[in-house]
Amino acid sequence: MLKNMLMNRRYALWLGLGTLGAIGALAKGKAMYSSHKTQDFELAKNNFSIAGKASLKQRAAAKGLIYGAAIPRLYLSSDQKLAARLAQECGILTPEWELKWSAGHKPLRPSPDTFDFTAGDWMAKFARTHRMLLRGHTLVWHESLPTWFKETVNRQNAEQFLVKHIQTVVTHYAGQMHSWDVVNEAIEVKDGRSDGLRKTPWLEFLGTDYIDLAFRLAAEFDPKALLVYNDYGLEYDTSHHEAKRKAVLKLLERLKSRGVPIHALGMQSHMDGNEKRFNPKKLQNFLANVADLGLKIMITEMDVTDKKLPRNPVVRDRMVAAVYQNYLSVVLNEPAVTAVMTWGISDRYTWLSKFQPRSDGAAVRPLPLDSNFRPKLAWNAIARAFDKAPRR
Ligand code: 9MR
Repeated sequence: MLKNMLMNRRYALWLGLGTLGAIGALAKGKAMYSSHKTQDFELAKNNFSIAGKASLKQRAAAKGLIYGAAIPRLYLSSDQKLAARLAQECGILTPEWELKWSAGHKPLRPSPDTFDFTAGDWMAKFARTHRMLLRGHTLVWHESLPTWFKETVNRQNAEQFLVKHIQTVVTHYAGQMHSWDVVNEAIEVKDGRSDGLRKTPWLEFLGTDYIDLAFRLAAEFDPKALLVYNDYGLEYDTSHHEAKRKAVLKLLERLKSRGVPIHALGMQSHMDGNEKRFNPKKLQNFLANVADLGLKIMITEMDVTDKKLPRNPVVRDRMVAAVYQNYLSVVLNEPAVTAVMTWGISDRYTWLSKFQPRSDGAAVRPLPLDSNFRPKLAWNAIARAFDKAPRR
């Protein structure tokens, strides 16, 4: 009982909530956050205060960094408020669907012989109009493949398909792309191979060299774009993430040793607000090892799932903000980290609503802006991380 009371008092202090109303609301939510212990308080000792009115884009730029977000055309073209806020906050734009082989309503690869750049070009124009950089996501991935892929692509013609796809798409956007996620999510240690490579159609048809080939082709058709290997599951101190970090590092070493034109690692950084196994030292070591290979590092898809966090949005927002702060303060300390992208910008539009919904039915709150495009504490946490980051 006494422990519980102390816990509540600490929670109220930690949250920095002055009003009785807010504390009352917290007390009601008690049962839901009783599993969050001392680490949570340690996570968020500060008040997330920020100085000045600068946007995230400006704060990042002041340190030689880039901030941006991913969004699909569907939302960007239909929501003017979203478009305005995105242009205000972001220095770089990632089309969330439009440059995959097939995602959304206007797929890039409607048939084996055709390319439809309508949606991708719309995104490129939006970026140009608002003086934003543009990212290409993604050329080689085992997901979001068109339905015709399975019955059409095989061992005999796979190389031809890969070459034609990369040549056509990369050439189309050459000169406009800041960076390309050339290969996405090629490591899956659970697939049981000694090299950690994921068992994908590309691996099955072309062997391990498909990765080398993809990077060489991308470099040939756009020598100026930064070429990125992008993956998730690299952030936490769990045996699975540890194994994945090891396998990714091995892959990067192998590519570099063969002279493959790869320039950066993309760390997706889909974080979990409920995960306590975060070890700054191990993460720093990993980042340093990647940097030692002569590679840059980009945080490409950050968000924080609040699926298992308390329902109370005041509590929840603070816990989510603490994860942004904790993670970004560690990664931005590594000089090789050049950019931070969030996967979405407003809670109104996030893949997590569908993929990681809350069991209590409350709307998820994983991003810097709320569903009405107002900055949340997560925004402050990102702004503070940029303000405190060493200059590049
Ligand atoms: O957020 C994206 C979602 O809307 C799409 O349905 C899905 C399949 O194309 O891809 C999601 O984005 C993923 C990204 O492309 C790669 N890393 C994981 C992202 C979240 O699943």
